[in-house]
Amino acid sequence: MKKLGITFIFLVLIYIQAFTQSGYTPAEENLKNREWFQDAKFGMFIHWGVYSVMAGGGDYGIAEWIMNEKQIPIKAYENLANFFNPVAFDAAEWVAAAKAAGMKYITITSKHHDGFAMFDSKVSDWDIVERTPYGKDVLRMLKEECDRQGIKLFFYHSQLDWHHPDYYPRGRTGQGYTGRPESGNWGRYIDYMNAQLTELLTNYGDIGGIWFDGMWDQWDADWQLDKTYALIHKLQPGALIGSNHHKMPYPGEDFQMFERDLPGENTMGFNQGGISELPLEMCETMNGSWGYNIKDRRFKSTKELIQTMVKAAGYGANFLLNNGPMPNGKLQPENVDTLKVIGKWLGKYGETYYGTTRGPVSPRSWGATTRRGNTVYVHIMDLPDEYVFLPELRQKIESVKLFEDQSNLKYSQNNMGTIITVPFVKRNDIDTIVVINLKE
Ligand code: JFZ
Repeated sequence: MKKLGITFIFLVLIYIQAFTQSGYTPAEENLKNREWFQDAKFGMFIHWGVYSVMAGGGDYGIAEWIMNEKQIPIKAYENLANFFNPVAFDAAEWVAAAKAAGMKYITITSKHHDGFAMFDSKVSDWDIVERTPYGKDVLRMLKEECDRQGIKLFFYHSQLDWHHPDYYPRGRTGQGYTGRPESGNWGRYIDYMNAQLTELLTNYGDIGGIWFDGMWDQWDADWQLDKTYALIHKLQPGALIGSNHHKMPYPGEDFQMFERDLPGENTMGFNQGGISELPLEMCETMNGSWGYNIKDRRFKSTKELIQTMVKAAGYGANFLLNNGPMPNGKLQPENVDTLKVIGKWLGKYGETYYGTTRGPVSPRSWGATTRRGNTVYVHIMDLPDEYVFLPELRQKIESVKLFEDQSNLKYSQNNMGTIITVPFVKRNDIDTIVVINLKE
């Protein structure tokens, strides 16, 4: 009898757990995947959709927003699908490019704000299979290739929708011009979104996670996060949930993201939340746009990207570097070159990056530190002096060497901190790495 009572209570708890994420306890495999995620460190973001056809329309700025920027009504915008025919798309080539860069996962837009599904959705015909001459499910093709090449696949999914009539009341964007009626059933929209998420989490095998975006369109809306997050964790307990809401993570989320800013920085103006204890990820563009922009040639240098990647690691954050593939299905050639250079750098210095956590000294103007066990990597990027000062190494130093040639470096440690000599002649342009081994 007592046993039955305990079983009953247990079942009730499981039941509650399944329908609310507020008291969210991540599953074993979820925790394991968080570890994997943090060790993996580097991923490829892909923004690809029918907006890619317009290639930014001759403007700078974020090309995937063109529908809203140019106030294109849905009826006209839908034409773009007729011109989306990426015959040169080769999933193997994309995944190989990601691998060559040293990336361990890919996060691709399953649906962006324009509502267009880049997969074979049964709950909408506004999707790549039904509306484009190409007619193939690119997410499936990509997933199969990712499985083949050992890369994890995540889906970016927009909660904001400029196309669905039931996304009503409307938020800051997608107002007026779209041609939708001034009425709609919000609950039905959430059900629709959950139905598409169910498709994504049941028809494509194991998914790395869901990268949400769009809540910022209207804070007051009833997003029903508990329901959506519980659904995802029920379908795939290991899938990691993150959301680009720029706030501290909500219950049910498994990682925290920062958009085009290092954690804690707010150069963009919208990254105001603090830094949580969850795994962190920073996303970054190659130029100024996520979607393919034909005009924007202001590509960041490989030096800048590598330095940002390493600084993010100094905060313990992953680096999700974007690609906006062209409408023909190819990655932009200049981006492929950039990826190769980063991959080459990681091939040589990856030991100081992968599988590390943030180091004992938080990022400074001169660089950052990462750490694995009793080994600290000091990444010196911009140091005008011959010395670097590290205030807070709690353990005694065993040895200090230059990563490059394993030569010993002079240092002095006392109770105020540690000073290490890093000779100018030993410096390189991107990141001069000092390896400190600490005593137990
Ligand atoms: C969002 C998307 O809007 C953008 O297209 C891209 O996918 C990026 C990764 O995520 O970026 C935002 C998020 C919030 C705001 C603007 C752009 N905002 O609050 O104004």
